[in-house]
Amino acid sequence: MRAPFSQQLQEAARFIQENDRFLVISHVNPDGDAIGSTCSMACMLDKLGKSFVMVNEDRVSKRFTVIPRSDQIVGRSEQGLPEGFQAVIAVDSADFDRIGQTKALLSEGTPILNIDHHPTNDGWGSVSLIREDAASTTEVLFALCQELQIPLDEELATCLYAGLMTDTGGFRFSNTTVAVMRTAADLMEAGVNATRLSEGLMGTMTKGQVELLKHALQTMEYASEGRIAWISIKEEEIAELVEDPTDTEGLVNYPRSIQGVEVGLMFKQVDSERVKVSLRSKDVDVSAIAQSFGGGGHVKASGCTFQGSLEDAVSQVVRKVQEAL
Ligand SMILES: [Mn+2]
Repeated sequence: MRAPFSQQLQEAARFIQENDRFLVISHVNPDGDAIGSTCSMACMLDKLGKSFVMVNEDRVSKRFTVIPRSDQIVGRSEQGLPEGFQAVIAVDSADFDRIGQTKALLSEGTPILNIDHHPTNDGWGSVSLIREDAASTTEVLFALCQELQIPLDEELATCLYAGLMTDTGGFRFSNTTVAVMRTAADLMEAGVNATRLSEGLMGTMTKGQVELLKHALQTMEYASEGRIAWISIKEEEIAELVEDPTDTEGLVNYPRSIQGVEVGLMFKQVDSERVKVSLRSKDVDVSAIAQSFGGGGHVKASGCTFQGSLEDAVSQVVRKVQEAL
C-alpha cells in the first residue's frame, strides 16, 4: 500500500529540502518522459539553489535535443562521472534494475528518492513519490513543483511538457485525462512552444528510422483472427540502419494501430538467448503478461525480456496474449 499522494508529496519535498549535491538518474534506453523528467528535476533543483548532476547509462539520443538541458546528461561511459554526491533522485524507473549500470555509482545507504508513475513500481529507495494514474512522471513532477512552490518558467515547463506529450503519444492515448490537458494548458501558458516540441519529438524521423520501419512492417504477422499482430527485428539489423538503439521506439504502435488488433507486439532479438518484447494493447492488461515473463509497465503498455530464442519468445508470449483475450 502506498501512502496518500499528498503525504508522499510532503515527504518528497522534505527529502529535496534536506539534501544537497544530488545525482539525478533514470532508466536505460531513456524515452521522452525519462529525459523530460531528468531535465525537469535539474531545473527544479537549480531554482532551489541545490547542486546536482544528471547521469544516464545510455547516451541521450539526438532526437531529444529539443528538451532543454538534455545535452548536460552525462553518459555512464563518459568522463566526468560525479563523486561525492549526497542523495539520489531516480525518475520514471519502475525498479532498481531499470537504472542499469548507473547503480554501480550508488553505495549502500545512499538516500534515494524514487519518483515514478508505473503501477509496477515496487517503491524501491528510501522515499517514494508514485502516482499510478499519472500519465507521465513529469505530471508527478508538476505536482511536486506546486508542493515546493517552484514557479514555472519556459525551460522547466518545456521539460515537463516533453514527458507529458510523449507518454500520452501526443495526447492521444487513454491516459490523456482532463487533468493532463489542464496541466498541458498551464505549461503552454508558462511559455512552452508546443508546435516546436511536437515537431521535434513526434513529427520527425531520420532516414534510417524510415528504412527500419520499412523492414519491420514486412515482418508483420497475425494470430487469433487478426486480434494480435506483431513485428520482429534483430538488434544487428537495427544497428545497420539507425545510430541510436532507442530509434525503435514507437515501432510497436504500428501492429497495435491495425484495425481489429487488440494487442500489438514487437520482438527485438538482442542475441541468441535474449529477446526484448514490447506489448501495447487497446484494453487487455498487458502488464500482467509482461510481469509473468519478469517485466512490467502499464496496463496498456508494457515490456519484458524473454530468455530464449526469437521463435520461443513469439510462440510463448503470443500464447499468453491469446489466453488473456
Ligand atoms: Mn513514463
